[in-house]
Amino acid sequence: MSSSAAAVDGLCARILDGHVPDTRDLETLLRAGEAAPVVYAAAREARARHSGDAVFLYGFVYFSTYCRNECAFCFYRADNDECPRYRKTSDEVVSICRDLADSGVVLLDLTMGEDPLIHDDPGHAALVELVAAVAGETGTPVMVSPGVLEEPALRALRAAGADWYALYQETHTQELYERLRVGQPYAERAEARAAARRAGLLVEDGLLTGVGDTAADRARSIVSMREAGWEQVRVMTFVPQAGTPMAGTHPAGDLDELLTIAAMRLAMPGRFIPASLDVDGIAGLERRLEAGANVVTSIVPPTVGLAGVSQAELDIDEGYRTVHGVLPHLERRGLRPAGVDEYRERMAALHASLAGTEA
Ligand code: SAM
Ligand code: MD0
Ligand code: SF4
Repeated sequence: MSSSAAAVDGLCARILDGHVPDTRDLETLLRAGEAAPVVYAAAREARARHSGDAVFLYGFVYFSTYCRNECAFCFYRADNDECPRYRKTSDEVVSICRDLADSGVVLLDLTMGEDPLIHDDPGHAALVELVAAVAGETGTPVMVSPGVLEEPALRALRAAGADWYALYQETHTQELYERLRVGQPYAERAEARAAARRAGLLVEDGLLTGVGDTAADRARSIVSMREAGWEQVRVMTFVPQAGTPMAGTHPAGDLDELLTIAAMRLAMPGRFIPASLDVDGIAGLERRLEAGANVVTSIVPPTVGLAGVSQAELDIDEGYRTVHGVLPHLERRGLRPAGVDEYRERMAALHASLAGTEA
């Protein structure tokens, strides 16, 4: 059932006046239905007040598609033999990252499946060395998305130059989580984010929608992420994958994702909130920016044999998922790409406030 337009309108006005939305308020926003444009407009206003017109462009390097896990939703789950596996060498990754940095991204997201070759090494030396090489050679901020790690490994990654740790809970409803991340303890995944923060990393959490989640589940996730204070928060629509248990799921449209982006922006106005090119490709970018996102993720260089996650190929070899491909869309929406110095300033302020000093 949709919320009434008057209720949505009044609630958005109160939030912009300083009211902090609770779970029920968030459900009202998430059920806005035809009143969705009102929520998007309020989210843009919140973004403009806290983040101006700056948008942060993130490069994405999925450097190993090997994985030991069996997430029901993922193309790269261990037992899927329909997906191509590759593992890039450190030299290949550094060279790709150099080109990405030159193209104008402000962050390099080094992502992998839970590749046993890396995870079975207690020191995670290959990953630590890779991060040191990429950070050292490019001088560009680095995010790692390696799956669950323990605190010593997270500390080593921070010391090697990583700024961010991305690890998405997917949902903060435990029973739904257990159907999605089969065999991976809920608490262990949540604890890895807490350990990353103790290790001095900035942290991203996120949720999936279109996986049997309700507005109540999404509202719970938003409140949980706000309470934890994660510096970046995201939502992505599940894209059904060949060869997986969820291959037959009816694909959701993007209304729930867009309303969740907007509700996250209204609940956490100052955070980094991505529009991922990995869900709908370049065609979906402006909708996500209009809903209040201020980061573009999953910028992937063409012709170097890299895959996306939920869209393994969409728009990659055509070169649309590039800085060059993204810029006209920012401009059309009155937004501008931030430079790396501006991004570093924002990160420094976040690091400083975590350390308990004034930013
Ligand atoms: N292996 C690491 C992990 O799971 O944390 C990092 C990479 S993993 C592929 C990154 C994220 O991609 C997952 O947390 C999930 O949110 C998203 N993802 C995976 N498969 C997806 C799909 N079919 N549709 C939408 N998002 C998906
Ligand atoms: C993205 N496909 O940003 C990437 C991925 C992992 N940190 C990011 C989910 O859309
Ligand atoms: Fe592996 Fe990550 Fe995919 Fe799960 S989501 S199967 S951990 S690559």
